[in-house]
Amino acid sequence: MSDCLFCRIVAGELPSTEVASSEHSYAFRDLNPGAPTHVLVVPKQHVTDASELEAGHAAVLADLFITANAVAGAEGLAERGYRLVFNVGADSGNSVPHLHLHVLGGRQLGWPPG
Ligand code: DGP
Repeated sequence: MSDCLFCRIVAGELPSTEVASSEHSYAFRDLNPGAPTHVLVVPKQHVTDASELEAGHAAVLADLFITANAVAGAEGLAERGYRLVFNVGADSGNSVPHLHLHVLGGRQLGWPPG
């Protein structure tokens, strides 16, 4: 989608700080980090949000989680732990309509999130 922010980042039309790339996923640092490590893992194909996922997305979704866990390992989060978050809809604060998995870590993360 030519007018989608994260599609344009995936395409290299807008700058980002790459952390990892795989067959179906691209990972880059969040512009407004909420933790010492805050990486977004997005599917290279456009999916609006997690509410749109269906069986046909299985390979893409598996790749998203495998990439997120690889990022956590590479960022040194595996031992202490980390949080994986999908925001869906207005009440969650979702602001970019392209599926993205937040990888957060590097400090004690409160629960429930604010
Ligand atoms: P969410 O609230 O779940 O929709 O998270 C969207 C995240 O995307 C938010 O943490 C800020 C981040 N973000 C928004 N625009 C950009 C951008 O242009 N570049 C990067 N790297 N991150 C962005």
